Amino acid sequence: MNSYTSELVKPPQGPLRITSTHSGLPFSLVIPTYNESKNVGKLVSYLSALLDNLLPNQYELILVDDNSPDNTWEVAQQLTSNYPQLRVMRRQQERGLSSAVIRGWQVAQGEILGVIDADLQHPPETLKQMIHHVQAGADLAVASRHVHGGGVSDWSPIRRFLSRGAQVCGLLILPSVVGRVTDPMSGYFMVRRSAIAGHTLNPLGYKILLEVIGRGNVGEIAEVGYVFQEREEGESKVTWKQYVEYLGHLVRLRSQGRIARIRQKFPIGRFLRFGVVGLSGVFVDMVVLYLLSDPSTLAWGLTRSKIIAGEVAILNNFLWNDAWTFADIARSQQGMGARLKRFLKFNVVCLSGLVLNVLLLNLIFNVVFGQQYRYLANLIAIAVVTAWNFWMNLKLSWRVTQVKKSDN
Ligand SMILES: Nc1nc2c(ncn2[C@@H]2O[C@H](COP(=O)(O)OP(=O)(O)O)[C@@H](O)[C@H]2O)c(=O)[nH]1
Ligand SMILES: [Mg+2]
Repeated sequence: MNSYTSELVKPPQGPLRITSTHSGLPFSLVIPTYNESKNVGKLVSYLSALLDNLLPNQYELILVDDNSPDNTWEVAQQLTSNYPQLRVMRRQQERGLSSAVIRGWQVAQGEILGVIDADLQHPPETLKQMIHHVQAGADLAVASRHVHGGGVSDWSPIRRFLSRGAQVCGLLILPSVVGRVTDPMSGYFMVRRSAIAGHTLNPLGYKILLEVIGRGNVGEIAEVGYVFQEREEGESKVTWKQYVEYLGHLVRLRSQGRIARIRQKFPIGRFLRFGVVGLSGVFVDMVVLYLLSDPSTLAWGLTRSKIIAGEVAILNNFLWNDAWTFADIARSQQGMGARLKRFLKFNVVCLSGLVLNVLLLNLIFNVVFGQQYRYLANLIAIAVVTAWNFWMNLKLSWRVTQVKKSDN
């Protein structure tokens, strides 16, 4: 009983995000379990026999158990003395199939990350072709019930209808994700680490494959047919709740995808910060102008004072924008030289904004409003110039360089 070869794996905490670094091990297969004590022995022995042949010493099995009342984790831990490639994680804080899979991937060392159910409903032999496809270049290999060689063993018409109905709902709500595979409900697949590394996954319910396709950077997808076997031991944990969660998951992926696209096109947060900095510049300009030109202070000439006040305000705005509005970009372009370059570009953009402001004010006041509404015209000109300044600075002064483009 005490001859376990390895300690239990500690569940990671924090965001569900996978890093790009791995140990060079080709393959990690995660097995999520809840009350599967009667299945794990058989499964681990099947998987080991298959993979010892296919990838000798080049794989690991990671069983992630959510503190099952039937002590699945303990049964699995006892297997590690015979199967040193098996690692067991016992989770006591978190629960749920999808997060179990991701937590398993987070501690995985492999370049290819897979998942298989513990209840032997997913025939292990299918792994062979799936691994082959990923090794041949696919980012994702999905075991599918709906391609050649695939099917379900003994499902009632109602169960088939529900399964297909769920797929049709998915196609209607999120065609760009659900439509990419014939069996989007599959819980049996493997993905290249690089396709999901760095993306925070946030699945709701059972369908982690949706999350992988929806948030990852998945290019080529391969599908391999398999027949979904009947359960011999233990019980399914699927209830109506999973159907509701599935719909919620689809809606969430859809709206977040849309928001991300809008954000990419219109960086609203950045623009607001730019506006706040602009207002601070007005204040600085006023104060400096007062200190230099007011009869009660230095009483310098107005033009000279205004040029200096304007430049001090530009400096103020630059410093804030560099440290706040565009901080992320500035951080990736460090060094005095790069900073000076940004400052000079910022000056040029501000100058172009000033010229544009004067031109627009004249155009709107004289031509559009027929020499009326002077201040409204100025307000419109200022609004347009603020947007102009923002875009020009985004594209020129704080231009993002050397960033890998995602192709979705
Ligand atoms: N860790 C973990 N595994 C789970 C959980 N719910 C289900 N599983 C496992 O996920 C796999 C699929 O679950 P199952 O209930 O068989 O789903 P079904 O095949 O769609 O009926 C099995 O290996 C379960 O033991 C959970 O909350 N936590
Ligand atoms: Mg099952």
